[in-house]
Amino acid sequence: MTTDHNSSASRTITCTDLTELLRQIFLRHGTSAEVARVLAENCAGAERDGSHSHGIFRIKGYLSSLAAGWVDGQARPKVEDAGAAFVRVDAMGGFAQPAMQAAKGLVIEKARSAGIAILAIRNSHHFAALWPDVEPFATQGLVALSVVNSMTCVVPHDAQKPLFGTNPIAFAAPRAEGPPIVFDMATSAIAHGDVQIAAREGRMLPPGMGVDRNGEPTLDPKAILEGGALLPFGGYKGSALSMMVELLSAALTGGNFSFEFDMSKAPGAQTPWTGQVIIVIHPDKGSGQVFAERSEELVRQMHGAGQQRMPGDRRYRQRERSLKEGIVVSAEDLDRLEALARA
Ligand code: NDP
Ligand code: PYC
Repeated sequence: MTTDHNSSASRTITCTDLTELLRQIFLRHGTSAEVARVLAENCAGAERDGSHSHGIFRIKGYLSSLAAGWVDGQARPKVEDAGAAFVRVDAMGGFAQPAMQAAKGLVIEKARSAGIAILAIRNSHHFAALWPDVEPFATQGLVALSVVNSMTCVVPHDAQKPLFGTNPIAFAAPRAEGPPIVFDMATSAIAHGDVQIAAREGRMLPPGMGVDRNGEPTLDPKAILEGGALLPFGGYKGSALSMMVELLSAALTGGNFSFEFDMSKAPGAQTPWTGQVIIVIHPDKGSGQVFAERSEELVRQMHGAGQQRMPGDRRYRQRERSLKEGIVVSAEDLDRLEALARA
């Protein structure tokens, strides 16, 4: 383990070492070797890219769900070839990312031959950022769109009680002269993880994020977490997108809607037990191998119009820094992770 103490409050760790540390933690807390490998890479990648709400912050929740028996860390996903352009996976109550890995080769093969392929995952737990599920397709020249639902905590537009999850949408497309264009966003005004982090740090939220237990607007993250709820982003428009995510992730896959499972039955459970869809498109079928040139032109025009920061740019910048200088983690967090790896 090569960690340097760069101040009394923080330490630096390489991405490789953080991945290995997380892999050891998952292994020691009951996952199979494959699940440990996939989750460790995912979680370390999020920390490396500065996706803090879905990096090492999530380890406690992963382990607590595993300990509760709510998620099966040993699950072996069942992949079904459901048609020329359709792959189904039953994650068997395990995590979504290993289920996706098990089906990925088949999905790419189908997308390349049919021009499009749908991967429908059900009976799965997704507790991570969504961009890692789409970006790798774009680095292989494909376009990918993914949605996943989560757990009831968002009030639909004009409604009185929470129903939807925070339901993110992620999209990735290749471009000719740069890393893929990627966006990944919750359809709630703020991700649940960021509300938890604000509560932990004692920060108030901007207006418009959520309501308290009486349905009154609040800036207090604790009031949202303790009986309150989040709002969709953009009023009825974000609410409609969240509804779409529920339909694709649950109705299409055979997974749960965000409101169809009850985590309180398994004390300690934190991971949402839902479904996920990934749509992969082979863009050469549409535009005869010029897609990446066209997307580059769009980026050029956006820059020319004055938008300098593309979605994904912050992560790519942080990734470059982390790979060069190491990932900076609080000493307290890293000490805790090391203790968990020994536990
Ligand atoms: P953000 O609002 O931080 O960012 C959303 C997207 O907008 C990102 O692609 C981001 O790029 C881009 N962006 C942000 N600011 C700008 C800007 N000024 N100009 C241009 N683009 C910008 O994300 P959310 O808070 O909505 O989501 C956070 C994470 O939570 C996501 O990774 C999501 O997948 C995850 N999540 C997971 C859930 C699950 O069930 N597994 C549920 C809900 C959320 P960049 O990345 O470069 O900052
Ligand atoms: O941050 O909203 C969130 C979230 C839900 C499930 C995983 N992350």
